[in-house]
Amino acid sequence: MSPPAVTLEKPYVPELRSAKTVPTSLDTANKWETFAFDHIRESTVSRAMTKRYFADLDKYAESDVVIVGAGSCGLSTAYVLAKSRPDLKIAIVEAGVAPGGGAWLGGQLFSAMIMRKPAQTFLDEIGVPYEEQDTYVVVKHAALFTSTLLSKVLLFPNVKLFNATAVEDLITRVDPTTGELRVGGVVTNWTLVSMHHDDQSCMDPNTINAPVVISTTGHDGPFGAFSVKRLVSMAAIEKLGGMRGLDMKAAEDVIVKRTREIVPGLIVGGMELSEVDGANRMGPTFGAMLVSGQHAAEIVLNIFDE
Ligand code: 48N
Repeated sequence: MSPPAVTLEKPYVPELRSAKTVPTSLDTANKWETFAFDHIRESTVSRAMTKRYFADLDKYAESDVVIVGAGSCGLSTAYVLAKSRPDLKIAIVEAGVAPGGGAWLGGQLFSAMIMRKPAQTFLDEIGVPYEEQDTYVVVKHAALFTSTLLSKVLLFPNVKLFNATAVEDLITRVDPTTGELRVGGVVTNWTLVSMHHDDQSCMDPNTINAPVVISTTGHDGPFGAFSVKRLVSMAAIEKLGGMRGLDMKAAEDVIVKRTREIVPGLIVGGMELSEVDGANRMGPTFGAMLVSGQHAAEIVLNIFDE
């Protein structure tokens, strides 16, 4: 039996106000005394929020693609996928309240963002201005890049961002004939709950089924490199290579080239790869994140084109 359709209240159309009640420059003397918002009741706000959120949870419980981590790699992946395949349902699960990961600031919290060429072609695509240098470009504030990319991604009708929500496990299937493990979705919970399983038991999770999961969980923070660490703990891969010391040139090329499907159904991109492959870290340069995201998106597009 299909779940009851969630009926949203009919969209509220404020009655047209007569010109005299709309503050104009003519009555500046008392315009703030007469200013008033339309009436609302608290329960209306609560219902407007919760109906939509739970309608989205219902809609994305079965997704085509789940992207774990809304950092620069995950958001770049989402942008390319959502633009190329508007028919695909794409759920982004981000543990932080604020999406963006390490791309809100540059290195050591300095705000300028450096990207080595040819990453600027992606900046041109999404309309982020930059200062051109010989072999690299500079975006004046990393948050300018991240907020622009984020706004473009959130405008796609086939994308839903579930932030403040952690992927705390993977849904897996084992092929009965080959014994091959395949990832078939993610297990989620509010991030604050996921961080307290050690001191509160039996806080059961939620799930999202999807034939393809892209993990871009980075290397930093409480959940860094989550999916590849989980694959090791379930013995789906033998061990992690462990991120190596910083080598900007070596790191960025490797990360882009090794973006790949680690186990069937799970593609890994961005800095999470440095953990699985023992690649060098790259420090405060972000071009490889965008290009790895583009590479991850192309791998998924090929899967859905098969
Ligand atoms: O920005 P990150 O950490 O990861 P990437 O790969 O998108 O970009 C990496 C980049 O910011 C760097 O680390 C730079 C280049 N510095 C390198 C260096 O040498 O230090 O974004 C990952 C996102 C974060 O927002 C996390 O909150 C989120 O993924 N996340 C998760 N979200 C949901 N469930 C999880 N289990 C989870 N784990 C991480």
